[in-house]
Amino acid sequence: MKMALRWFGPSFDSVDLHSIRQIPGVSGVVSTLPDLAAGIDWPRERIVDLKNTIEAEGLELLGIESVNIHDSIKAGTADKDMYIERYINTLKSLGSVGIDLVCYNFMPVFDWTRTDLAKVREDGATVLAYDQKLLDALHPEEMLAQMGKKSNNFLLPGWEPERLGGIRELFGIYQSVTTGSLFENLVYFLKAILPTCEHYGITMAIHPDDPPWSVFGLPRIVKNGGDLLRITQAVDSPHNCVALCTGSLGSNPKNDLPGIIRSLGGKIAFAHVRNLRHTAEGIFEEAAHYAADGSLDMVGIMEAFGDIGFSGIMRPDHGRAIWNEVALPGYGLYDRALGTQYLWGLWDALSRTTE
Ligand code: CS2
Ligand code: MN
Repeated sequence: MKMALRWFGPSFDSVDLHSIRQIPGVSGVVSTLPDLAAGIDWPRERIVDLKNTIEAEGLELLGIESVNIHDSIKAGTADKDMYIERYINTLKSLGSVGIDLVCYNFMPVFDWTRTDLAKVREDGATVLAYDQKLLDALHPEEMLAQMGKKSNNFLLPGWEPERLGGIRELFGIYQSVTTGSLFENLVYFLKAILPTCEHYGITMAIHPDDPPWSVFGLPRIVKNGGDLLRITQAVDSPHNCVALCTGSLGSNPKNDLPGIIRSLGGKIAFAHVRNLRHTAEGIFEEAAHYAADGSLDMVGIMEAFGDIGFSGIMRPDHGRAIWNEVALPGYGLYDRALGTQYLWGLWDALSRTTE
């Protein structure tokens, strides 16, 4: 298992690579080119630059999170093949520089959704939080405006302003998209790209929906273990894999995380491990990785990863904002560094007891 931190590149991240290098047990980062909107063919020189910058600090580029998918592909509109071709070109460029892991999601319109990016907890730390009742009272535009105000002026991953500027049109293209057709569009996309992935040795890792239920009436198809299994089985390829995000799946207490990890086994190529606190149905706030701070069975989760012989890339996920750090919400240095040490602690102790 290799431990990574998510890093958004020199112009978009408050955290520098030098600091990441000093976290014990973190050998690399997963990164992206955040200024390139979904649907753009990534210039190879930009990828090479990113890789060189990371390697110059003694770290590895362990994967790309994410190459986002254009809404035309998700909605299956007439121009989808053009965007798939661009995606394939990007994969070729990534593969040609030795990148072997690409994370993506298949959520219509939005990437992750929260109603608060800086909820103050008892100890003064702030966290991302979600309240279904608050969301139900908002129009998508209002939610966007609220998120923008609490973004600390950072570009929020997956929330490209140009794309979301046309939010009404975006909702429009999904009008006739059902969960059934969204799933078919995913299968169509995977069938088109997997031969290239196989050629270059790139594993695709689909990230679960966050939160794992429908928001604003949009269809969702990556909500639980059954959905993930069905996706991996729909297109049979060792390169069609999963990014197991405990925080996203775990927002729904019905998702039995250790059970899901065991059922997916070797299909998990990438793991996001974090904790959260359930407050009531449809209401949660993120928490420290430390088990007792939240509701998720962090020990059981790490035990399950041990049991499946997980040898992929793991990263802590959203952290709390602590110690006066100003960073992209969820992506400061301090709490994620603490998270890695907790995860390594569990991992080392558990592997000793099962030896
Ligand atoms: C999520 C997403 O894991 C996370 O941090 O909040 O931003 C995730 O990176 C994407 O959905 C994966 O494509
Ligand atoms: Mn995640």
